[in-house]
Amino acid sequence: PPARPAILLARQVFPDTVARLRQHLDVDAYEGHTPIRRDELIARLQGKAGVFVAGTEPIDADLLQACPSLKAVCSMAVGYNNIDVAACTARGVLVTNAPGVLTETTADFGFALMMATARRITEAERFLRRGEWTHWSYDLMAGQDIHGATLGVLGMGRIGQAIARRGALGFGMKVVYHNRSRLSEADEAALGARWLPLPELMAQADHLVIVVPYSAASHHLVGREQLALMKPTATLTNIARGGVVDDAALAEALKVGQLAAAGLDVFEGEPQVHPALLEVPNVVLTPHIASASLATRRAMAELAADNLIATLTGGQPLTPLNPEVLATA
Ligand code: 8YV
Repeated sequence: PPARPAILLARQVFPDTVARLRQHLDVDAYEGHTPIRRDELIARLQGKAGVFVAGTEPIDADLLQACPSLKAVCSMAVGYNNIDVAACTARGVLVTNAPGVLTETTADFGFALMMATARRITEAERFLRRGEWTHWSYDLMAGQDIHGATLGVLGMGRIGQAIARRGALGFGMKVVYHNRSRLSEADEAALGARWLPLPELMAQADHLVIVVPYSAASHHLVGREQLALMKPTATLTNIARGGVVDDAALAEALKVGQLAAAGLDVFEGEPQVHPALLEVPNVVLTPHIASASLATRRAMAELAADNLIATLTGGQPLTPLNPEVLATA
């Protein structure tokens, strides 16, 4: 029988996903608990037709040049700012991401993080655990209301719309949003969502949730200038990517009370966190877990595996980012 295509599994994933990949492909599995180093990634990609990644391993033009056997890059993340798709297309390398399967789980978490931020849940728990809860007081850990407030959504893609739906239908929130392209009138009407220019979104939102993809165009989209437009009672939640928000500027704005609180699941330079963010009390910090329900992480891994198997064994990938590669193959 012809040799099976070889792939590198560049990160640890569910054992049964690995087993399924092994049924179809010759799998070299990276077993490290920390992200694979670039030199090791390049070395282990020699002779490999495919690579299984998530949202972090940088796949750029230099790497592609150093790994000429590569035909498919399949990611279990929906965000693909770590992959230079244009460079992949130029080399005839197919790229797939994992849209759809994590939308509702990630929206659940975005909403939960926004609520925890507005109602100071982790700050209150730290207070209780420190043994400082001695009596009830009228303003003890008093935060901001969610119901009836204005929800600002920055980035109105699948996840942004799922968050808007939760706010509008579940909590009676007024929804405003900013996105490069506007929703159709019918979609706006269904969500009761109104498009605003970014400065107005910053000024009107009681709770701003950021779900815009990271790119050169969205780098520090929310920086000092935009933060200065927020209400002092407002909250900001980032479940998109570190880098969309200027973390240093955010820490400063939180410190001086330019906004009430922030909820952050993603950070510039993660897993490092800007030290100034660790010093302000009114911030809820989580380690990039918005998509992390067991069922969803499994669905993400399975989708990446399905894409890899299909692409390398003559089938059709399910969620290609550059399907034009297939047409010219
Ligand atoms: C992943 C994500 O967990 O899908 C994305 O874009 O950010 C998360 O769902 C993360 O990218 C894994 O590295």
